[in-house]
Amino acid sequence: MSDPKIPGVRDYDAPAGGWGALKAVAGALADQETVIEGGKTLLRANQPEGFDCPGCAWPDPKHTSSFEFCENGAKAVAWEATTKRATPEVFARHTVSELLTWSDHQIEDLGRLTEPMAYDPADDRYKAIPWDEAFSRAGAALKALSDPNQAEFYASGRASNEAAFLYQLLGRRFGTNNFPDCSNMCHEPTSVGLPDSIGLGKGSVTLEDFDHADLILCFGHNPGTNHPRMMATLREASRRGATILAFNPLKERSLERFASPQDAVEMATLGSTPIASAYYQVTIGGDAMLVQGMMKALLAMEAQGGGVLDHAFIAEHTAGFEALMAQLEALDWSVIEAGSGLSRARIEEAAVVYAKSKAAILCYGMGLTQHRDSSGTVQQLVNLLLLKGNIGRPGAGICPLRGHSNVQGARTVGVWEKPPAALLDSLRDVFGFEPPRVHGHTVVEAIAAMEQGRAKVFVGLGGNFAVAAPDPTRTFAAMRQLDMAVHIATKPNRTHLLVGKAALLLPCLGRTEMDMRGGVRQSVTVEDSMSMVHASRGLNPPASEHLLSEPAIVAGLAETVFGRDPLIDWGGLANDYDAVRALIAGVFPSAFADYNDRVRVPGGFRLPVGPSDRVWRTASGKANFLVFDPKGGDPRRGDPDVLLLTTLRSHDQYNTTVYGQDDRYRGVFGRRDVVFANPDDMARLGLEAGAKVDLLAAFDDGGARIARGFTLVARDIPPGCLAAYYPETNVVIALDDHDLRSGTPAYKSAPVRLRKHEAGLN
Ligand SMILES: Nc1nc2c(c(=O)[nH]1)N[C@H]1C(S)=C(S)[C@@H](COP(=O)(O)OP(=O)(O)OC[C@H]3O[C@@H](n4cnc5c(=O)[nH]c(N)nc54)[C@H](O)[C@@H]3O)O[C@H]1N2
Ligand SMILES: Nc1nc2c(c(=O)[nH]1)N[C@H]1C(S)=C(S)[C@@H](COP(=O)(O)OP(=O)(O)OC[C@H]3O[C@@H](n4cnc5c(=O)[nH]c(N)nc54)[C@H](O)[C@@H]3O)O[C@H]1N2
Ligand SMILES: [Mo]
Repeated sequence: MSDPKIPGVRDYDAPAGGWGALKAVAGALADQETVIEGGKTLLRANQPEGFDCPGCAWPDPKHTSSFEFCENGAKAVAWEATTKRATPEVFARHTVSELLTWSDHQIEDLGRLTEPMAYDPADDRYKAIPWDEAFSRAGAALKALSDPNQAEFYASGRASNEAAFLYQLLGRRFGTNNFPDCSNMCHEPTSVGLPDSIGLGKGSVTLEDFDHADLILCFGHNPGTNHPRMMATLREASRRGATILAFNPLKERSLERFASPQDAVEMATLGSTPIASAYYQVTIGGDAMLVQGMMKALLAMEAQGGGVLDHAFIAEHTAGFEALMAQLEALDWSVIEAGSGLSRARIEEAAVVYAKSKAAILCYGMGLTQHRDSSGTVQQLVNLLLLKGNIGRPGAGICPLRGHSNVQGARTVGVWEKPPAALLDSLRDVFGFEPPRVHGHTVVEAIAAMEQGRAKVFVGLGGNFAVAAPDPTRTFAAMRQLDMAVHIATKPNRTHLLVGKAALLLPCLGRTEMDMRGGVRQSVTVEDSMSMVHASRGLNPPASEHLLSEPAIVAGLAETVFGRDPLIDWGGLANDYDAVRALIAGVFPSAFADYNDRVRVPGGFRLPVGPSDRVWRTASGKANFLVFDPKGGDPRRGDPDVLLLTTLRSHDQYNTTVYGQDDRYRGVFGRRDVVFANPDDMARLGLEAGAKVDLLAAFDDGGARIARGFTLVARDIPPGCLAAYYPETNVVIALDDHDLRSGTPAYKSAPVRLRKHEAGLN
C-alpha cells in the first residue's frame, strides 16, 4: 500500500532473514572497518568459550557449538569492535556545542572512547585527564552532597552481574536506593505485574519449552529485528506444526515469513517458512481488552461443551477465579470490540485456537509494556494462561522478551530502586553496614528530581539516559542543571554532551574485549531472558590501553568515596571477579550457591524460577487471577482528532544507537523521518501520502512538544493509530504519561495531532 512516489519507501516483498540479512552483515562489518577482526569476533559470540552477544537477551540454544547466525547481533558486535576511535584529538577539534548539532548516528560513529576526559567549560570541550584525577573529581562531587539521595545511579542493561552488583553496593554503601535503570523504561510492568500474579517478575519458560508447545502467542514484539535468534526457534516450531498467532497493530514481516540464512535449501531456492498462521491487528493499547475478550469466549465455550479450562489446576493452584468470571460475564462485547479494535468473531476465532491447544507459550515485548496500564495488562496475559493451566508444565508458560542482554541479571543482583527488605537485610549481614531502606527513584522520578534540583550528581553505568527518556525538552534541561555527571561508556552519545556544571567521560571495556585484571583473564557472567546464568569472556584486544573494566571503574569510584573502607576491599574485588561472585553467592545464597563452580560448567545454570515448578510466592500462596482495573484513562480523552502514536525500533538501530538509515522489513530505505498512518484517517484529516507533517503532543498546554517534518506513509495499521521511530519522536512523549504502577513511560501510545508541516519551522 506504500505510495511509489515517496522516495525511499516501498513495499518489501521478501521474507525476513534470507540473503538480505547476509548482505547486511557484510555491510555492517565493512562500515565499521571490522572485516577481519570482526569476522573472527562474531564466531565467538554465544559460544561456550566466547562472549555473550550484546545484541539481545534471547538465550543460547543447548548446542552452542555451531555458530548461530544473527544479523543484528553482528551489527551490535561490529559497532563495538569498530576500529574508529573518539580520541582526545577528535574532541579537541569539536566543541560540545558543535557536536550537539550532529545526529545521534554521527556522534556515536566517532567510535570508541579511548581516555578519561573532563568537560572544560571555559573551552566548551572534553579534555583528557588521568584516571586518578577523574576518580577524585567524581568522588569529590559525591562527597560534597548534603544528602546521599541527591545522587542518581543510572544503569543500562549491558553491565555484567559483577559490575552491576558492585554498582548497587557502591550506591547503597553511599546511602541511596536511587537506581533508575533502563528496566524502568522497558519491562518494569513485568517486574511489577507478574509478582502479584505468579510470585516472580520473570518469565517461566525455558528454551526447551518451545520444542513442546503446540501454540505460541506473540504479543507486541518484533523478533526479526529485536530478537533475531528467536526466529530460529519460531521457524522450528512452525515447521514442526505448532501454531503461531501474532497480535500487533503493524504487520511485521518476520511474524509472517522467515527465511533462515542457516538453511542452504531455503537460501538456494529463495524459499521461506510461514510464521504466524493468523494475524490480529489489535489497536494500539487494546491488548488488555483483546485478552479479556478471548477469556470471555473461553468461558462461553466451557459453559457450552466443557473441556476447555483446566479445572484441576484452577482448584489446586489459583485464587480469584470466581471474581474474574463475574467481571468477564459483566463485560459487554461492544466494549471489548471498541477497546481492542477487533471484531467479536475474530477474537472468538483466536480463542478457539487457544482452547484447542494442549500447551501454549505467550511471548510479549514493548508493544505490551509501554502503555498507561501495562502492569495490569501483563496480568491479563497471565490470566489467559492460568485458565488452561499453561504455567509450570512442559511446552507452556509466559515469556517476556527482555531488552538489554543483561538487564534481567542486573536486577537479580540488586540494581533496583525498590529493593525487597530481604535483599537489604542480606547486604547488612554480609557487609556489616545498614543499607538505606527508603525506596529510590525510577527514571521518571530521577528526571523530576534533577529538574527540581533535588538530585545534583548523575552517574551512568552505560546507556544514553536523556535520549532514551521521554520529553527531551524537560529531560535535557534537567541534565544541564547537574553539578556533576559521570558517564561510564564505550562510545560518546548525546547524553554526554548535555553538560551542566561538570561532566566526566570514563571509557570502559566492552563485552567483546579481553579483560585482564590482577594478571588473570577475567570472565563476567550474565543472565538471559530465561534465567540462565552463564560466563562471558571477551577476546579482542582493548580498544585503547587506557580502558578499564566496568567493575574496576565502579571500584575506583568507591575507593575514592570511602577511602580505606574497613568493610569492603574494593581494590581486591576489582582484580578478582571470582571474589565478587563469592559475595553475590553470600548475599543470595539460595539462587547463587556455588556460583563460581556452577558458572564454570559450559552452558551455566538456571536460577530458581518458582512458577516453572508451580511454586507461587504470592500473598495467597497461589497463582492469582487478577481483574483488570485500568487507572490510566483514555489517552485520546474522547477526541476523534487525536491519534495514538506508537514509537518503534527500526531494523538498523539498537535503542538510541542508530547504525543506519534503513528499516528493510518495513520497506524504508535511507531515511527515518516517516510516520505510518491508516489511509482512512489520512483521508479524514485531508492529508495525502507523501505529505510533510508535524506531530503535536495532543494535550500539551505549552504547545512546545512537536516532532516536526515527518513524511506521511500509508500503511495497513488500525484506524486511529500512528507509528514512527524512536528516539526522533520522544519529544511528544510526556514525562508524566506513564504506567501508574511501574512508572514505565507510555512510549507506545502517545496522544498526538497531525498537521501539515509548517515550513520555516524545521
Ligand atoms: N536489533 C535490536 N535488538 C534489540 C533492540 C534494538 O533496538 N535493536 N532493543 C533491545 C531492547 S532494550 C528491547 S526492550 C527489545 C525490544 O523489542 P520489541 O519489544 O520487539 O521492541 P519494539 O521495536 O519497541 O517493538 C514493539 C512491537 O510492538 C508493536 N506494538 C506497538 N504498539 C502495540 C500495542 O499496543 N499492542 C501490541 N500488541 N503491539 C504493539 C510494534 O508494532 C512492534 O512490532 O529489543 C532488544 N533487542
Ligand atoms: N520512544 C521510545 N523510547 C524508548 C523506548 C521505546 O520503545 N520508544 N524504549 C525504551 C527501552 S525498552 C530502553 S531499554 C531504553 C534504552 O535506554 P539505554 O539503555 O539508556 O540506551 P542505549 O541506547 O541502549 O544506550 C546506548 C549507549 O550505551 C553505551 N554502551 C554500549 N555498550 C556499553 C557497555 O558495554 N558498557 C557501557 N558502560 N556502556 C555501553 C554507549 O555509550 C551507547 O551510546 O530506551 C527506552 N526509550
Ligand atoms: Mo529495553
